[in-house]
Amino acid sequence: MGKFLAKFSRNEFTPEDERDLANVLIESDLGSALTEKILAAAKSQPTNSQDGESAISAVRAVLRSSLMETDRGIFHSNDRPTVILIVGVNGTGKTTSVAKLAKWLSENQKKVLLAAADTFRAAAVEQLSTWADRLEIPIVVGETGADPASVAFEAASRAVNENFSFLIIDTAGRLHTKSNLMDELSKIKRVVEKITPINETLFVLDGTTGQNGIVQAKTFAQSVPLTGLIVTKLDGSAKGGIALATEMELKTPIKFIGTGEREGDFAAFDPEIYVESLLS
Ligand SMILES: Nc1nc2c(ncn2[C@@H]2O[C@H](COP(=O)(O)OP(=O)(O)O)[C@@H](O)[C@H]2O)c(=O)[nH]1
Ligand SMILES: [Mg+2]
Repeated sequence: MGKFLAKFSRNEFTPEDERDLANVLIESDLGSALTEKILAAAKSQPTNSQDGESAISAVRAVLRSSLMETDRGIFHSNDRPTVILIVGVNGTGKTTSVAKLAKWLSENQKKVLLAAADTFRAAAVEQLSTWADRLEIPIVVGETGADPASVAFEAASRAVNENFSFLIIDTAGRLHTKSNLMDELSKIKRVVEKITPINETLFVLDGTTGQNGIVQAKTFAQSVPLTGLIVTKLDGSAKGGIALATEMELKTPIKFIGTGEREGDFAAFDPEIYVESLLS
């Protein structure tokens, strides 16, 4: 995007460049409304600026003001565990993000407990158990086919009784039984909250998924109120604009990003770094 904007400011912008810039913006999944706003901001700037900065500055301002002014931290209380429910479609990176978040939280000497409440597939429970072993983080698992809500309930009881700081609950994401999945998530929430509140419900958004990600997030938001987004797979792809588009549409802040398959490929969301990566 930056390349075109610089050309624009130097008044070297041809109609083809404008078309190419519009395509770059659409392909980055920022959505049509924001794309138009960005083009308008670039065009409103005086041309002939030597370094090409004026259009870039104008677009930077549009992108920054499109991100929410909000606390992007994780809720924390000293007298009871913070319960974090992780939701999203299959394959978006939920289980991996549970492990990454657990490691991230435990680095501040916090006691973290995991719950493998995707009991639909044995492989899902094994996947999280393997992470738990490797990271040396305790985990509550149920048998394959066990009621996910019962696993979550057991984990919540343990988290309270043993004074854990955080409980992170992994869930299933199969969408072909959408209404069942939504009922299952509502039930997990209802059952856990007999013991202690769920403080954060983080929706895992695959950063390469395109505009469909917004539809997915809205579907989940109808059954469990979302408090934040984890945007995964931001490594290697130029499509990260879906993160901003989803935040704007759902008014739910991006809290973390995933940039690879390993536990360290994870960071708290930084608006400035994100905007610069869109501009580059
Ligand atoms: N490149 C990349 N791959 C990721 C990232 N997060 C998860 N994955 C991979 O995406 C696949 C699905 O992840 P998984 O956690 O099992 O998704 P789930 O079905 O939502 O639980 C796995 O191969 C992960 O290694 C990420 O940030 N970057
Ligand atoms: Mg999973």
